[in-house]
Amino acid sequence: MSTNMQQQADAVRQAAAKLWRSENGPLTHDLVQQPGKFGLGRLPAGKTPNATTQMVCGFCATGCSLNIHLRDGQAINLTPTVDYPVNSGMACPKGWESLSVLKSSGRGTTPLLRNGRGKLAPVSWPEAMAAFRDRLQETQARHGVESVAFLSTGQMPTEEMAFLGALAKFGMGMVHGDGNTRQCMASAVVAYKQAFGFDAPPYTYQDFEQSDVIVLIGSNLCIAHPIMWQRVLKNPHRPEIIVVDPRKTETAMAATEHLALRPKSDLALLYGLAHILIAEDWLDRKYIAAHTSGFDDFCAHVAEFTPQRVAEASGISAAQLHRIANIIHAGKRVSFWWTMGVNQSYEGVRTAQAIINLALMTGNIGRAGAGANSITGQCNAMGSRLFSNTTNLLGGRDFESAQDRGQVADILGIDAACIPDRPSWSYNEILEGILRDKIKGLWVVCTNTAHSWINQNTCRDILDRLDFLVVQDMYSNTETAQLADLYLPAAGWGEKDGTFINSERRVGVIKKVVRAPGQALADFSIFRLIAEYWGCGRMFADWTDPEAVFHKLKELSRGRPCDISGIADYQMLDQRGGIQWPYPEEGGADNDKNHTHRRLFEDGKFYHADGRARFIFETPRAMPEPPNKRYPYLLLTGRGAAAQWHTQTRTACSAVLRELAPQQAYVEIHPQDARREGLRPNQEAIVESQRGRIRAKVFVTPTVQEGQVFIPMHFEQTNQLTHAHFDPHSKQPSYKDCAVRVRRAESWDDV
Ligand SMILES: Nc1nc2c(c(=O)[nH]1)N[C@H]1C(S)=C(S)[C@@H](COP(=O)(O)OP(=O)(O)OC[C@H]3O[C@@H](n4cnc5c(=O)[nH]c(N)nc54)[C@H](O)[C@@H]3O)O[C@H]1N2
Ligand SMILES: Nc1nc2c(c(=O)[nH]1)N[C@H]1C(S)=C(S)[C@@H](COP(=O)(O)OP(=O)(O)OC[C@H]3O[C@@H](n4cnc5c(=O)[nH]c(N)nc54)[C@H](O)[C@@H]3O)O[C@H]1N2
Ligand code: SF4
Ligand SMILES: [Mo]
Repeated sequence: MSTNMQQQADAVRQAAAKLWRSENGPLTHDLVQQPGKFGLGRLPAGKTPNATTQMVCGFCATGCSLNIHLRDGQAINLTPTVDYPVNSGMACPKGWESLSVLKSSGRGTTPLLRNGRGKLAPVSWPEAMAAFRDRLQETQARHGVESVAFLSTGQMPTEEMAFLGALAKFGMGMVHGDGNTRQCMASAVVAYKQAFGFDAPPYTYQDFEQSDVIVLIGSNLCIAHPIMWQRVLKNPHRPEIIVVDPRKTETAMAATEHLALRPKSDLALLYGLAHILIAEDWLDRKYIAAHTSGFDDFCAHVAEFTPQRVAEASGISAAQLHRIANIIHAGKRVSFWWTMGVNQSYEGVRTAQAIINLALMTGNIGRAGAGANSITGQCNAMGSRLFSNTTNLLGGRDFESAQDRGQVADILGIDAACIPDRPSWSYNEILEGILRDKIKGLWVVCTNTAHSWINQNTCRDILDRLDFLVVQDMYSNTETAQLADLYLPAAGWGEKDGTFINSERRVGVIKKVVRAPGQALADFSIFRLIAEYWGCGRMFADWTDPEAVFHKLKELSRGRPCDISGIADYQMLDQRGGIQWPYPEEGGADNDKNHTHRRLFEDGKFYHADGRARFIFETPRAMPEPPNKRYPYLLLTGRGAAAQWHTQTRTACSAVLRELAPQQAYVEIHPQDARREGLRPNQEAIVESQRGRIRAKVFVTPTVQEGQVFIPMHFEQTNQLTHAHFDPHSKQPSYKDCAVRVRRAESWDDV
């Protein structure tokens, strides 16, 4: 080793030791409260907390607050926070089990590097960092700087996402980096940007309680957002609850109207509703004239979506369509909510916009209990949309705009030439880039691509082709980590500080209340180490800790729709019960008017230059892979149980959560279809698509329609079947429609 390299290795060893020491020092909290203020719940015998602190949950985007009860600074138990504006004392099973999932034998405790025999073997941080730098710099030298890309997440604190995005693109020269939010929110992002001029979900959760009509489209709130559903149940106005979902989900069962439409006929259905509202003149013409553009063209477009035609397309009768239109018309405060049944579609953007159109034409926006509201999924999907530096340049800006690049360079004190002047490839384009030998190195942070990406047969093959795959995760046993050449062990929620932005745009804090196992480091510290090792440490010299980065994010947001410059510090977030954006420094009294519940567009002003929202529409297209003779069933996928989170790396670690959900893959099938295929409950079945063949237990239930089957996404097998097709505008995968066949498994080897 040359002296120079030796010196650098020593420096990094010291930096790592320092980071590790600081991560393992005493746990202190600025805002530790005395026990007694909040209900403490039942505590383990012999362990009495001597302090309590609060932080938001690290699973879903609801963003519930949890009281963490501490003994000598270490978390020993938790209870939901009573006086937090989101959850008012409630939490779902995942929230309650947040601390348990941190303890698991699957946790990564040391970096792992694939050795000469092809096995992942423990290495020190300096060895890991040297491999990271050497292999990726070598790749860049051989194939160009753009040949290394990253995939990130909606589940790390905003400060970490921003660090990753800035380090990768400004420090390491990458152009391509995308996140798992592409799998999830991309359609909503594009829909909002085009319709409102900025990616801005307009609501506050109070709208769930203030509506007299709640329309849920492709959203299984009971299972996926249980505490939002609790807010619906607290609505005192006896609301009409209309659920649009091909399955009779837990949510649909509780609805006053369930539209069990044909999958992917949403666009026709929503245009059909618009058609009736126009035909009956059930419109808010004043609102349309003052605050929107494109309505006349939209009227011409929906003219042909007659109730008869829509009934044929959707399977929803003209009478029921009319009844729903009438309910929307009669409602004084109608809110429209959508989630993955809409976004995960080959026409997700236009479907989301068809929902927005309904809200605009009836004036149901910018008012209590109204809105065209996309519900986000992961704890920090909203943070990733604004600050991950993937699709958008930091702060919801454009990479292509020289002005935007200049602003970011000024704020961060870097050379504008470091900022790519092109947007990144999307997730699927990055994977296709690997196939085309354009991407040779990949850094996957906080997402489990080899389980969650669509069509795993090609996905795994694609990951195999890389020269170097780095996976940075809490667990070393994830499907993706097992494929890695280098694995970096990360601290998770509860083991580090930072902020999340929830579905109603509320910024909330998370804190370190537990020590990460072994040598695992907060992602933040890993990024600092990498910056040092890569040779761009100077660029990030003042990115010292999450709160320092938070102040940078404030500056990056200043004057933007997502302005958070008025938030003084983490302590203010803690004291206020989180703060929704926008919260500009100049906001003064406006900010604080009803500060716990704020919604956008109350003044009817949207972010387009003309201040108007746009009606956007397109002709519906046919499903690319409809059921056919060989594959007669349509496969729907989605969330299975409130106790299961995605690829189950976390939730499978809790004995309680494991009790609350099936642990083996199962397929829901209609009784008629089961009879036809000779399938009995709990039997093993083979489910096959053109791409793969899996085993699943038979679950006979009339909640799925005839000709359709449902398999939750939590099982690794599910995406062996799915068909990689995408929305052309958002590039979001259409996970919920492909053709399969189902038959009885003849023997155990029959897969
Ligand atoms: N327990 C739990 N909660 C979670 C998660 C989890 O993994 N587990 N994940 C979080 C994340 S990241 C997300 S994105 C959200 C997702 O939350 P949701 O979107 O509510 O969940 P999904 O089950 O994916 O999809 C919702 C519904 O879409 C329906 N659907 C399928 N095809 C169509 C169609 O063509 N039209 C319509 N209208 N509906 C259709 C499905 O039947 C399903 O019931 O949940 C979040 N919350
Ligand atoms: N068939 C089908 N597939 C789907 C969907 C569907 O409905 N159907 N839904 C899609 C949707 S909406 C989503 S959001 C995706 C989710 O897909 P993924 O993002 O792949 O799912 P997760 O299991 O949440 O993966 C997060 C990973 O990050 C790790 N992790 C957690 N916290 C931290 C941390 O602080 N730091 C680091 N470094 N790692 C951490 C976890 O251990 C886990 O391995 O799945 C998509 N896939
Ligand atoms: S609803 Fe979401 S945020 Fe609330 S406790 Fe459950 S997982 Fe956590
Ligand atoms: Mo998601």
